[in-house]
Amino acid sequence: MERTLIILKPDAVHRGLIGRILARFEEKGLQLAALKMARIDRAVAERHYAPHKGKDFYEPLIRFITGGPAVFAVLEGKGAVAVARKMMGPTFGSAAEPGTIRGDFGVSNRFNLIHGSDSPEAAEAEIAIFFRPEELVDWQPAAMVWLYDFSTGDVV
Ligand code: FUP
Repeated sequence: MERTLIILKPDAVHRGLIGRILARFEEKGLQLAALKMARIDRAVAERHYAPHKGKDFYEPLIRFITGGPAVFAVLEGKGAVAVARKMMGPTFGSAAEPGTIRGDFGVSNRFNLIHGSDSPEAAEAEIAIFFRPEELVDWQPAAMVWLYDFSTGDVV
């Protein structure tokens, strides 16, 4: 199954939204493979946001993501990267549709609550930044056989 990295950013943690946001992914049927809380230090933040280095929002973004504790989760499921991105909504709460995480919980054009990997390749690289391989738990929810149809030999 595909994996994606989710970060609940310091605004989500300080606003008491950890449980509500994680609940959405659980309810959807994406399963947790890893979960932890930590404060991102500057070096890790710079590595994670390297593609944005030099942009005008880079420094405020680094300040934001290092400004409080964050929660890191690896989610697993068929098409997990795209499913999680759709649930998050577009980058800014001001434009995100109601029903999405960013659309329901935020209005800011910077404090946007959550990060989600944007491709399976990015997910693999990002998971390696925040988790050691042994921190990923290999398990199957008891309800797995009712989350997908496995009867044809495919995962449908
Ligand atoms: P997303 O893929 O939706 O998480 O967003 P991006 O990778 O484009 O941007 C990463 C982060 O940079 C966003 F979560 C918030 C921040 N950002 C700004 O603060 N200002 C901008 O104009 C664009 C992004």
